[in-house]
Amino acid sequence: MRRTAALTGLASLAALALAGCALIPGSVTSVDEPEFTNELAIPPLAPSRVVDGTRVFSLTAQDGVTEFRPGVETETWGFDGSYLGPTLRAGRGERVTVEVTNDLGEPTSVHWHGMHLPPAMDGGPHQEVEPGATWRPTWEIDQPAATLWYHPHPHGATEEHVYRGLAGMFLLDDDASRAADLPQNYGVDDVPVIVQDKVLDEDGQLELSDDGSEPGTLGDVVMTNGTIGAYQEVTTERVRLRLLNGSTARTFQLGFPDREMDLVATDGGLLDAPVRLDHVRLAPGERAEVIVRMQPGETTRLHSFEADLGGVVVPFAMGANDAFDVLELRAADELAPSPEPAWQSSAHAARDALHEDDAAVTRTFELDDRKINGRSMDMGRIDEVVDEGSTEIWEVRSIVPMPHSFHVHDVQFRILSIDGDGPPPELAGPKDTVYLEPNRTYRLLMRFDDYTNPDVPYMFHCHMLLHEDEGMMGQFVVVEPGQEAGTPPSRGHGGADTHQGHH
Ligand SMILES: [Cu+2]
Repeated sequence: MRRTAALTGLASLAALALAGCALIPGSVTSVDEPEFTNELAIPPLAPSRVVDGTRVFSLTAQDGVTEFRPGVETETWGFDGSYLGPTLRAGRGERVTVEVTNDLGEPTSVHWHGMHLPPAMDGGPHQEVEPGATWRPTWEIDQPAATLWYHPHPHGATEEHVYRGLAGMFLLDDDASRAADLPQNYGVDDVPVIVQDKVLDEDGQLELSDDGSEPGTLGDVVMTNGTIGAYQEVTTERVRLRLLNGSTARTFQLGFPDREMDLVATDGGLLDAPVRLDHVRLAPGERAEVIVRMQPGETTRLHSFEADLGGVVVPFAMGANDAFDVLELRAADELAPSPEPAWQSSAHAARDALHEDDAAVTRTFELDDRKINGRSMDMGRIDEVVDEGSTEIWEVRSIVPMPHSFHVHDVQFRILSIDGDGPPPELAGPKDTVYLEPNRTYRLLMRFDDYTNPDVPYMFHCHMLLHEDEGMMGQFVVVEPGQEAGTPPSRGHGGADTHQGHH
């Protein structure tokens, strides 16, 4: 059911270069919703119940109809609703179970992006949930407070499932985050902001181009939490925006035209200290928490500026010339005071810390058009075998002049260097996904603490979802030192033996 692309990757880039700007589908230079008159939808906090000390959530993937535009019914997918899903929230040290039920007409899966957990609970392509089945992963939250998210990961269909609307946030808390001087009133001054771009056809239906052209579908409509032209009322001096690029292909460069913001957290949690920035670049899958200062009675808009994609060819075709207003903030005439952002490190900080001196293994990953180290994803092949307890350096480089976004499951990594230089402040915190500027070497430091399983792999892949679906993914297992990797089943999405329902 996947596309049969006549042109992929570099071939399509060459075609684009010849075709010229006017013929590029999805290429826009500026899109301004004239009116920001729709109140921002805030995903509800998911209800949970505690059973034998375990916090139990339920999510049902389903199809439905969403009115992105008044009076226009768009067919969409969502969790427990027609589009996106509720926000899951849990604290460090808690045991959680999520009952994932698939009410779609085809297999899907739910991956807990950024979560440290056993591979069989990870929700990758080896944990597909059949239509009508319920999957019940359970694990202990054992990592710092962070803005994580969840989304499907069925091999070959991830782009479509996410694009149709299957995604949500998973917020983690810990002692440091609870005690922090940071806005933390969910939906009031601590606001989830899932940014996505879409193409709506003339009938108002979601359009996913199937010609395989780079870098995947770039939309000319931007929505936040599924709201087009959204505004958020602000009633405090500072507001915390938990930014998630939930798009399938587009890299956003988010900021405000009239003020700086304080970056306080990246993918895996809080930075050492706030960093003042004009804007932050987010590739698909990346997150950033920013604090925005507001004056009484004023209005401003979060904007996506023309993105610096760092040496890609035909940058306009990759969306680099596009600019969008994203979200309007409207301050009340009187604002409640907010503290200057500040926090102490957590009780677990020393244990969590990564040390370059501990790294005994260096692996190299070269990303080209759709392959990693010259190989295309094979569900039956283990690409890397990692010893439990080991600290490793992964040297990752895109060797083609096109955008990629590198994501590693199971761990949060630290960027040691980019072409030998230390990372900029916005890339110095905990990360699980990183935009790769072409032809630069990113040295990533990570540690694989536990959860050995020679038979069930974790994934590493490009988070530009067309690339992932077309094979830009590999598998690693964590084993006891000396143990050999097993052989995972090679079946894939839509295969004959995909029965993974765990009733
Ligand atoms: Cu890619």
